[in-house]
Amino acid sequence: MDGFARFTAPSVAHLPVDAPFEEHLAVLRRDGVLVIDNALTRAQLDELGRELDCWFERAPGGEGAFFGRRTRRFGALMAKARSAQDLVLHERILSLSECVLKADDLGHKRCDNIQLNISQGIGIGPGEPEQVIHRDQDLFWVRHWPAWRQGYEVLVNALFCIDDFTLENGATRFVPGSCGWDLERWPEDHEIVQAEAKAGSAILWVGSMMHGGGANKTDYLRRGAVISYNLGWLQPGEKSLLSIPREVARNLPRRAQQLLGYQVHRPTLGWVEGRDPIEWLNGEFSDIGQTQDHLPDDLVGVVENYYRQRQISGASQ
Ligand SMILES: O=C(O)CCC(=O)C(=O)O
Repeated sequence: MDGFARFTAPSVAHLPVDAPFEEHLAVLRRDGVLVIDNALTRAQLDELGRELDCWFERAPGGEGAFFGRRTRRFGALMAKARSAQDLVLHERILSLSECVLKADDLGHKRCDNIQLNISQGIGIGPGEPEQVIHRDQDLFWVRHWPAWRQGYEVLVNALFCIDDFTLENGATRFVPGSCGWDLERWPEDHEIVQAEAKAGSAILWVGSMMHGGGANKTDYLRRGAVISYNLGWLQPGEKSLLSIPREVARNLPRRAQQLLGYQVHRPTLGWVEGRDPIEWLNGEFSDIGQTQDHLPDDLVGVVENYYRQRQISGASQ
Protein backbone atom coordinates (compact mmCIF):
# COMPACT_ATOMS: atom_id res chain seq x y z
CA MET A 1 0.00 0.00 0.00
CA ASP A 2 1.32 3.46 -0.87
CA GLY A 3 -0.97 5.31 1.55
CA PHE A 4 -3.17 6.82 -1.19
CA ALA A 5 -6.86 6.02 -1.18
CA ARG A 6 -7.72 4.12 -4.37
CA PHE A 7 -10.60 5.35 -6.53
CA THR A 8 -12.80 2.42 -7.46
CA ALA A 9 -15.24 3.13 -10.25
CA PRO A 10 -18.76 1.99 -9.38
CA SER A 11 -20.13 -0.94 -11.32
CA VAL A 12 -23.31 -2.94 -11.57
CA ALA A 13 -22.78 -6.61 -10.75
CA HIS A 14 -23.81 -9.32 -13.23
CA LEU A 15 -24.69 -12.87 -12.19
CA PRO A 16 -25.94 -15.77 -14.28
CA VAL A 17 -29.58 -16.75 -13.89
CA ASP A 18 -28.55 -20.09 -12.38
CA ALA A 19 -26.30 -18.56 -9.69
CA PRO A 20 -27.32 -19.64 -6.17
CA PHE A 21 -30.33 -17.79 -4.81
CA GLU A 22 -28.37 -16.55 -1.80
CA GLU A 23 -25.78 -14.98 -4.09
CA HIS A 24 -28.43 -13.05 -6.03
CA LEU A 25 -30.04 -11.95 -2.79
CA ALA A 26 -26.80 -10.84 -1.16
CA VAL A 27 -25.84 -8.62 -4.12
CA LEU A 28 -29.32 -7.15 -4.41
CA ARG A 29 -29.36 -6.28 -0.71
CA ARG A 30 -25.78 -4.96 -0.74
CA ASP A 31 -25.75 -2.89 -3.96
CA GLY A 32 -29.49 -2.37 -4.46
CA VAL A 33 -29.07 -3.37 -8.11
CA LEU A 34 -28.15 -6.56 -9.96
CA VAL A 35 -28.14 -7.73 -13.58
CA ILE A 36 -29.31 -11.31 -14.04
CA ASP A 37 -27.84 -12.49 -17.34
CA ASN A 38 -29.94 -14.73 -19.59
CA ALA A 39 -33.00 -14.31 -17.42
CA LEU A 40 -35.08 -15.14 -20.50
CA THR A 41 -34.51 -17.92 -22.98
CA ARG A 42 -34.02 -16.99 -26.63
CA ALA A 43 -37.55 -18.22 -27.42
CA GLN A 44 -39.08 -16.15 -24.60
CA LEU A 45 -37.17 -13.06 -25.70
CA ASP A 46 -38.20 -13.48 -29.35
CA GLU A 47 -41.85 -13.94 -28.39
CA LEU A 48 -41.74 -10.88 -26.12
CA GLY A 49 -40.23 -8.67 -28.83
CA ARG A 50 -42.70 -9.96 -31.42
CA GLU A 51 -45.73 -9.41 -29.20
CA LEU A 52 -44.72 -5.96 -27.94
CA ASP A 53 -43.42 -4.47 -31.17
CA CYS A 54 -46.79 -3.21 -32.40
CA TRP A 55 -47.34 -1.57 -28.97
CA PHE A 56 -43.97 0.16 -29.10
CA GLU A 57 -44.93 1.44 -32.55
CA ARG A 58 -48.30 2.72 -31.37
CA ALA A 59 -47.20 4.20 -28.03
CA PRO A 60 -46.80 7.98 -28.07
CA GLY A 61 -43.90 9.84 -26.44
CA GLY A 62 -44.46 11.07 -22.89
CA GLU A 63 -46.01 14.39 -21.94
CA GLY A 64 -43.36 15.63 -19.56
CA ALA A 65 -39.61 15.71 -19.05
CA PHE A 66 -39.62 13.02 -16.34
CA PHE A 67 -41.24 10.28 -18.38
CA GLY A 68 -39.51 11.61 -21.48
CA ARG A 69 -41.03 13.19 -24.56
CA ARG A 70 -39.20 10.72 -26.80
CA THR A 71 -39.84 7.70 -24.60
CA ARG A 72 -42.71 5.41 -25.55
CA ARG A 73 -44.55 3.73 -22.70
CA PHE A 74 -47.54 1.46 -22.23
CA GLY A 75 -48.87 -0.58 -19.31
CA ALA A 76 -51.05 -3.64 -18.63
CA LEU A 77 -48.55 -5.96 -20.29
CA MET A 78 -50.48 -9.15 -19.55
CA ALA A 79 -53.43 -7.78 -21.51
CA LYS A 80 -51.16 -7.13 -24.48
CA ALA A 81 -48.80 -10.08 -24.63
CA ARG A 82 -48.95 -13.73 -23.56
CA SER A 83 -45.21 -13.63 -23.03
CA ALA A 84 -45.60 -10.99 -20.30
CA GLN A 85 -46.75 -13.83 -18.02
CA ASP A 86 -43.21 -15.26 -18.23
CA LEU A 87 -41.88 -11.97 -16.87
CA VAL A 88 -44.43 -11.53 -14.10
CA LEU A 89 -44.03 -15.17 -13.03
CA HIS A 90 -40.26 -15.43 -13.49
CA GLU A 91 -39.50 -17.90 -10.73
CA ARG A 92 -36.15 -16.55 -9.54
CA ILE A 93 -37.11 -12.88 -9.77
CA LEU A 94 -40.44 -13.43 -8.04
CA SER A 95 -38.75 -15.34 -5.20
CA LEU A 96 -36.09 -12.65 -4.80
CA SER A 97 -38.73 -9.93 -4.75
CA GLU A 98 -40.78 -11.83 -2.16
CA CYS A 99 -37.73 -12.33 -0.02
CA VAL A 100 -36.69 -8.65 -0.12
CA LEU A 101 -40.21 -7.35 0.44
CA LYS A 102 -41.81 -9.75 2.91
CA ALA A 103 -39.17 -9.28 5.60
CA ASP A 104 -35.92 -7.42 6.09
CA ASP A 105 -32.54 -9.14 6.47
CA LEU A 106 -33.16 -9.40 10.23
CA GLY A 107 -36.43 -11.21 9.61
CA HIS A 108 -38.77 -8.38 10.61
CA LYS A 109 -42.01 -9.04 8.76
CA ARG A 110 -43.47 -6.36 6.48
CA CYS A 111 -46.29 -7.97 4.56
CA ASP A 112 -48.10 -11.23 3.94
CA ASN A 113 -47.89 -11.11 0.20
CA ILE A 114 -46.56 -8.98 -2.60
CA GLN A 115 -48.44 -7.70 -5.63
CA LEU A 116 -47.81 -6.28 -9.07
CA ASN A 117 -47.02 -2.59 -8.74
CA ILE A 118 -46.75 -1.80 -12.45
CA SER A 119 -45.92 -3.53 -15.71
CA GLN A 120 -44.68 -1.24 -18.45
CA GLY A 121 -43.03 -1.30 -21.84
CA ILE A 122 -40.35 1.41 -21.99
CA GLY A 123 -38.89 2.36 -25.36
CA ILE A 124 -36.33 5.13 -25.00
CA GLY A 125 -36.33 6.90 -28.37
CA PRO A 126 -33.51 8.47 -30.37
CA GLY A 127 -32.52 11.88 -29.04
CA GLU A 128 -34.00 11.33 -25.55
CA PRO A 129 -31.73 12.98 -22.96
CA GLU A 130 -30.80 11.22 -19.73
CA GLN A 131 -33.60 11.03 -17.18
CA VAL A 132 -33.26 12.72 -13.81
CA ILE A 133 -31.88 10.41 -11.12
CA HIS A 134 -34.66 9.34 -8.74
CA ARG A 135 -35.81 6.69 -6.26
CA ASP A 136 -38.95 4.77 -7.22
CA GLN A 137 -40.01 4.50 -3.57
CA ASP A 138 -40.89 8.21 -3.73
CA LEU A 139 -43.99 7.04 -5.57
CA PHE A 140 -45.19 6.07 -2.10
CA TRP A 141 -43.97 9.22 -0.37
CA VAL A 142 -41.51 7.14 1.61
CA ARG A 143 -39.34 10.15 2.49
CA HIS A 144 -42.30 11.48 4.48
CA TRP A 145 -42.78 8.31 6.54
CA PRO A 146 -41.45 9.25 9.98
CA ALA A 147 -40.47 5.64 10.73
CA TRP A 148 -38.82 4.81 7.38
CA ARG A 149 -35.29 3.49 7.67
CA GLN A 150 -32.72 2.08 5.28
CA GLY A 151 -33.38 -1.51 4.37
CA TYR A 152 -37.14 -1.02 4.50
CA GLU A 153 -37.81 -1.71 0.82
CA VAL A 154 -41.32 -1.16 -0.45
CA LEU A 155 -40.80 -2.22 -4.07
CA VAL A 156 -38.55 -4.23 -6.36
CA ASN A 157 -38.27 -3.64 -10.13
CA ALA A 158 -37.13 -6.03 -12.83
CA LEU A 159 -36.38 -4.37 -16.18
CA PHE A 160 -36.14 -7.04 -18.90
CA CYS A 161 -33.90 -5.94 -21.77
CA ILE A 162 -35.52 -6.61 -25.12
CA ASP A 163 -32.51 -5.06 -26.90
CA ASP A 164 -28.91 -5.00 -25.75
CA PHE A 165 -28.62 -2.07 -23.33
CA THR A 166 -25.52 -0.08 -24.32
CA LEU A 167 -23.78 3.14 -23.30
CA GLU A 168 -25.07 4.72 -26.53
CA ASN A 169 -28.70 3.59 -26.65
CA GLY A 170 -29.80 4.54 -23.13
CA ALA A 171 -28.76 1.77 -20.75
CA THR A 172 -30.23 2.62 -17.33
CA ARG A 173 -28.00 4.68 -15.02
CA PHE A 174 -27.55 3.58 -11.40
CA VAL A 175 -25.85 4.74 -8.23
CA PRO A 176 -24.75 1.38 -6.77
CA GLY A 177 -24.94 1.36 -2.99
CA SER A 178 -27.24 4.40 -2.81
CA CYS A 179 -29.81 2.14 -1.14
CA GLY A 180 -27.69 2.68 1.98
CA TRP A 181 -27.41 6.46 1.64
CA ASP A 182 -29.03 9.24 3.54
CA LEU A 183 -32.05 10.33 1.50
CA GLU A 184 -30.70 13.87 1.10
CA ARG A 185 -27.35 12.81 -0.42
CA TRP A 186 -27.08 13.50 -4.15
CA PRO A 187 -24.61 11.48 -6.28
CA GLU A 188 -21.49 12.94 -7.87
CA ASP A 189 -21.14 12.17 -11.58
CA HIS A 190 -18.41 9.61 -10.90
CA GLU A 191 -20.80 7.65 -8.65
CA ILE A 192 -23.25 7.05 -11.51
CA VAL A 193 -22.79 4.09 -13.85
CA GLN A 194 -24.76 2.67 -16.75
CA ALA A 195 -25.94 -0.94 -16.58
CA GLU A 196 -24.86 -2.42 -19.88
CA ALA A 197 -26.70 -5.68 -20.40
CA LYS A 198 -27.49 -8.13 -23.16
CA ALA A 199 -30.97 -8.63 -24.55
CA GLY A 200 -32.73 -11.24 -22.41
CA SER A 201 -31.12 -10.02 -19.17
CA ALA A 202 -33.13 -8.58 -16.31
CA ILE A 203 -31.91 -5.62 -14.28
CA LEU A 204 -33.25 -5.81 -10.73
CA TRP A 205 -33.26 -2.91 -8.33
CA VAL A 206 -34.88 -2.01 -5.04
CA GLY A 207 -37.08 1.02 -4.41
CA SER A 208 -34.42 2.98 -2.53
CA MET A 209 -31.90 2.70 -5.40
CA MET A 210 -31.06 5.94 -7.21
CA HIS A 211 -31.32 5.52 -10.97
CA GLY A 212 -32.68 6.98 -14.21
CA GLY A 213 -32.97 6.15 -17.89
CA GLY A 214 -29.88 6.81 -20.02
CA ALA A 215 -29.64 9.18 -23.01
CA ASN A 216 -30.30 7.51 -26.35
CA LYS A 217 -27.70 8.75 -28.83
CA THR A 218 -28.55 6.18 -31.51
CA ASP A 219 -31.20 6.26 -34.22
CA TYR A 220 -33.25 3.34 -32.84
CA LEU A 221 -35.53 2.62 -29.90
CA ARG A 222 -34.05 0.98 -26.78
CA ARG A 223 -36.78 -1.44 -25.72
CA GLY A 224 -37.35 -2.82 -22.22
CA ALA A 225 -40.24 -4.19 -20.17
CA VAL A 226 -40.38 -3.45 -16.48
CA ILE A 227 -42.21 -5.61 -13.96
CA SER A 228 -42.47 -4.04 -10.55
CA TYR A 229 -43.72 -5.61 -7.30
CA ASN A 230 -44.58 -3.87 -4.06
CA LEU A 231 -45.80 -4.62 -0.55
CA GLY A 232 -49.23 -6.26 -0.68
CA TRP A 233 -50.84 -3.61 1.51
CA LEU A 234 -49.69 -0.60 -0.50
CA GLN A 235 -51.63 0.95 -3.34
CA PRO A 236 -50.22 -0.41 -6.62
CA GLY A 237 -48.91 2.27 -8.98
CA GLU A 238 -51.01 0.93 -11.83
CA LYS A 239 -54.67 -0.06 -11.48
CA SER A 240 -54.19 -3.37 -13.26
CA LEU A 241 -57.56 -4.61 -12.02
CA LEU A 242 -59.09 -2.02 -14.35
CA SER A 243 -56.65 -2.21 -17.23
CA ILE A 244 -56.57 -6.03 -17.48
CA PRO A 245 -60.10 -6.98 -18.58
CA ARG A 246 -61.90 -9.51 -16.39
CA GLU A 247 -62.10 -12.04 -19.26
CA VAL A 248 -58.30 -11.86 -19.67
CA ALA A 249 -57.69 -12.09 -15.93
CA ARG A 250 -59.93 -15.19 -15.67
CA ASN A 251 -57.63 -17.11 -18.00
CA LEU A 252 -54.35 -16.20 -16.33
CA PRO A 253 -52.45 -18.61 -14.07
CA ARG A 254 -53.61 -18.41 -10.44
CA ARG A 255 -50.35 -16.81 -9.26
CA ALA A 256 -50.64 -14.07 -11.89
CA GLN A 257 -54.23 -13.42 -10.79
CA GLN A 258 -53.07 -13.06 -7.19
CA LEU A 259 -50.30 -10.67 -8.17
CA LEU A 260 -52.78 -8.56 -10.12
CA GLY A 261 -54.77 -8.07 -6.93
CA TYR A 262 -57.13 -11.04 -6.85
CA GLN A 263 -56.06 -11.85 -3.30
CA VAL A 264 -56.77 -10.60 0.20
CA HIS A 265 -54.00 -9.12 2.24
CA ARG A 266 -54.99 -10.11 5.76
CA PRO A 267 -57.11 -9.07 7.46
CA THR A 268 -59.38 -7.30 5.01
CA LEU A 269 -57.45 -5.45 2.35
CA GLY A 270 -58.69 -5.98 -1.16
CA TRP A 271 -61.74 -8.10 -0.46
CA VAL A 272 -65.01 -8.07 -2.40
CA GLU A 273 -68.19 -8.49 -0.37
CA GLY A 274 -66.06 -9.80 2.48
CA ARG A 275 -64.57 -12.55 0.28
CA ASP A 276 -61.33 -13.27 -1.56
CA PRO A 277 -61.76 -11.45 -4.90
CA ILE A 278 -60.70 -14.59 -6.78
CA GLU A 279 -64.15 -16.00 -5.93
CA TRP A 280 -65.73 -12.93 -7.52
CA LEU A 281 -63.47 -13.28 -10.57
CA ASN A 282 -64.54 -16.92 -10.92
CA GLY A 283 -68.20 -16.02 -10.60
CA GLU A 284 -68.63 -17.95 -7.34
CA PHE A 285 -70.94 -15.19 -6.15
CA SER A 286 -72.30 -12.24 -8.05
CA ASP A 287 -73.76 -9.69 -5.68
CA ILE A 288 -73.34 -10.66 -2.04
CA GLY A 289 -71.13 -13.07 -0.12
CA GLN A 290 -70.55 -14.48 3.36
CA THR A 291 -68.04 -12.20 5.10
CA GLN A 292 -64.97 -14.23 5.93
CA ASP A 293 -62.38 -13.74 8.67
CA HIS A 294 -58.86 -13.46 7.25
CA LEU A 295 -57.10 -12.79 10.53
CA PRO A 296 -53.31 -12.49 10.57
CA ASP A 297 -51.61 -15.15 12.74
CA ASP A 298 -50.86 -12.71 15.54
CA LEU A 299 -54.52 -11.72 15.83
CA VAL A 300 -56.03 -15.21 15.77
CA GLY A 301 -54.93 -15.89 19.35
CA VAL A 302 -56.11 -12.49 20.56
CA VAL A 303 -59.58 -13.04 19.17
CA GLU A 304 -59.84 -16.63 20.43
CA ASN A 305 -58.70 -15.59 23.92
CA TYR A 306 -61.26 -12.86 24.07
CA TYR A 307 -64.15 -15.24 23.44
CA ARG A 308 -62.71 -17.92 25.71
CA GLN A 309 -62.22 -15.55 28.64
CA ARG A 310 -65.73 -14.16 28.31
CA GLN A 311 -67.08 -17.66 27.81
CA ILE A 312 -68.80 -16.63 24.66
CA SER A 313 -69.65 -19.90 23.02
CA GLY A 314 -70.38 -20.61 19.40
CA ALA A 315 -67.89 -18.01 18.25
CA SER A 316 -65.66 -20.63 16.71
CA GLN A 317 -68.37 -22.37 14.65
O1 LIG B 1 -36.01 2.52 -18.82
C1 LIG B 1 -35.11 2.76 -18.02
O2 LIG B 1 -33.94 2.60 -18.28
C2 LIG B 1 -35.47 3.25 -16.63
C3 LIG B 1 -36.58 4.22 -16.66
C4 LIG B 1 -36.97 4.74 -15.31
O3 LIG B 1 -36.27 4.59 -14.35
C5 LIG B 1 -38.24 5.43 -15.16
O4 LIG B 1 -38.90 5.68 -16.14
O5 LIG B 1 -38.58 5.78 -14.01
